[in-house]
Amino acid sequence: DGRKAAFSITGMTCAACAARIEKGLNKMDGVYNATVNLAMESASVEYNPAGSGPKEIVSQIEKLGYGAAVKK
Ligand code: 9UX
Repeated sequence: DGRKAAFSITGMTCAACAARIEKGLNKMDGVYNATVNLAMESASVEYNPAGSGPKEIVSQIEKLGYGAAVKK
């Protein structure tokens, strides 16, 4: 069963940054659909908690070289 979480992202400076992050999130286990919004400095991710959760998603964004936090 899918869940959805929003993340704030820092450090994106061009559209290719957003595309890189989308690609990196969409290949994760359990991630169905990730969309990154450059202007809003945010990401919306649909995931299966059996595969990945907000913690793993934040780690993946950081691994790609950006700052990330779960949006409250
Ligand atoms: Mo654009 Mo982002 O040339 O790391 S891809 S700045």
